[in-house]
Amino acid sequence: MHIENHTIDAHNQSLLAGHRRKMEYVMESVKNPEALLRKLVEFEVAIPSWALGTGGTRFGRFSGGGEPRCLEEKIEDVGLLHALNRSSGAVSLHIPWDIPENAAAVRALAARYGLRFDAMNSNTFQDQPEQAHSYKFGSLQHVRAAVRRQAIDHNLEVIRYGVELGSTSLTVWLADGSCFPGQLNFREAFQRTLQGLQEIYAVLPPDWKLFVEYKAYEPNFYSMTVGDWGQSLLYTSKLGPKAFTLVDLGHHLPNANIEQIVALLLMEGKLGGFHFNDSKYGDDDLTVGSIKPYQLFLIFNELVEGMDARGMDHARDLGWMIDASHNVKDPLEDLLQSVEAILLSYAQALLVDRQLLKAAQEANDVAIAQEVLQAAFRTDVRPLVAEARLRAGGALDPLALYRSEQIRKRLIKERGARGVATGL
Ligand code: LRH
Ligand code: MN
Repeated sequence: MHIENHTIDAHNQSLLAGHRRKMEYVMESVKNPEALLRKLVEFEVAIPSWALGTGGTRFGRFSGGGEPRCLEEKIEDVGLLHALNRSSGAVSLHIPWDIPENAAAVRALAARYGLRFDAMNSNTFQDQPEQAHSYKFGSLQHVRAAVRRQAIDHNLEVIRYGVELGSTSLTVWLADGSCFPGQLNFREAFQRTLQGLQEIYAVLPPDWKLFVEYKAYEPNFYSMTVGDWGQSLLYTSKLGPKAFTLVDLGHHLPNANIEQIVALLLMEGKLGGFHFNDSKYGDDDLTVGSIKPYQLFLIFNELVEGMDARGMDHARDLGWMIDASHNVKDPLEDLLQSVEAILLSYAQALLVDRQLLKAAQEANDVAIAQEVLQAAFRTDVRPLVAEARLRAGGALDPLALYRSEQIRKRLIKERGARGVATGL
C-alpha cells in the first residue's frame, strides 16, 4: 500500500490554518524552537517486524484482517508508517519469524521506502520444526553443551543476515531461567550464559553492537538468567566495549524506577537502547505512553541530560525501537500512536530548563525542581511534533489521514481478512 505525496499535501493543506495558529503560540512560548524542531526532524524510531499483525495472549487472538503475509508486505507497512510520520525510518527484524530469503532484494525494497535495518533479534525461546535440541530448559544457560552450541550458532546466523541487510546490532533476549526453587544453579547458569555470549561477541563485526535485554519474569516465573539491569550490566561489562544493556520498559518489577536505571546505565556508557511500550501490570506491551506518559517523560528527561553530559548524538547513538503487541488496536494505528508518544516525550524533555533545574537541585529546592520538570511536561508540544513532520514531508495528523484514506479496509481487500502475520 503506497500513499501518494499529493494525498499527504492535500491533507496538510486542509489542516494548515489551524496548525499555523497553534504554532504561532508555541513559537512565542518556547525557547529556541528551531533547534528543537531540527532535533525532532532527525529523530527516528525503529518499528518491530513482529508487531505489524494482531498480537494475542494464551486466551485468544482476534485478527483485524489485512495483515502482512510476508516480509516484503511488512516492509511495505513500515514504509507506509514512515510516509505518514517521517519518524519510522527503520525496521528491526526477528529471526526466524522474518528471514530475508533474498537479502539484497529485501534491502533494495526497504531503501525504496527510505528504510534501513536496525537491530536484528535472535530467537532461542521457541523450538523451530526441524530443530535438533529443545530450548524447554533454556538456551545459552542449558546444562547440555549441544543445546548451547545450537543457540550460539543461531545467533551467528542472525548476524550473517544482519550484515547482508546493513544492520549493525544484535539484540539477544533470553527466555532462560527457572520456574521452581532448586531447578537451576544460578552461578553455573550465569557462567554458561556468559560463555555463550562471549562466543557471539567474538564474531561481532567491528562496527557492530551487542544488546543484552533483561526481563524480570515470563516465560520463567521463579528466576530469569538475565533478570534485571544489574545482571545485564554484569554481562555487558564482562563482554567488552561493544556490549550494551537494552531496556524494555515492560520488563521491570512493579514500581521500578526506570528513569534512574537509565541515568546510571548512561553514566556507565552501557546503555544500548530501548524497546518502548507501556504497561500497567506485567510485560503488557501496550501502546507507548498510553498508561504512564509521565514516566516516559521522566525517562527522556534523564536521556537528554545524560546524553548531553556525554556529548552523544540524540538521534544516532542509542537504539530507539518499539516492542509492542496489539491485541485490540489496529497494529498500524497503534504504532503511529506509539511513535507520536515517543516524540512528544522527547520534545518535552528538550524543553526542560536545565539551568533552573540544576539551581533548584543545588539549593535543595524540591518544590521548584518539580515545577521546572512539570512546566515542560505540561507544555502542549503536539504542534511542534506536527511541524517537524510537516517539514520532513509527512502528514500533520497521521492517524486522521490513515483513517480518511481507509487504509485498513484497502489492506483487507488486497490481502484478505484471515492472513496471520508472523510474530507474537
Ligand atoms: C521479550 C521481548 C523481546 C523480544 C520479544 C518479541 O518479552 O520483549 O524483546 O524478542 O519480546
Ligand atoms: Mn523487548
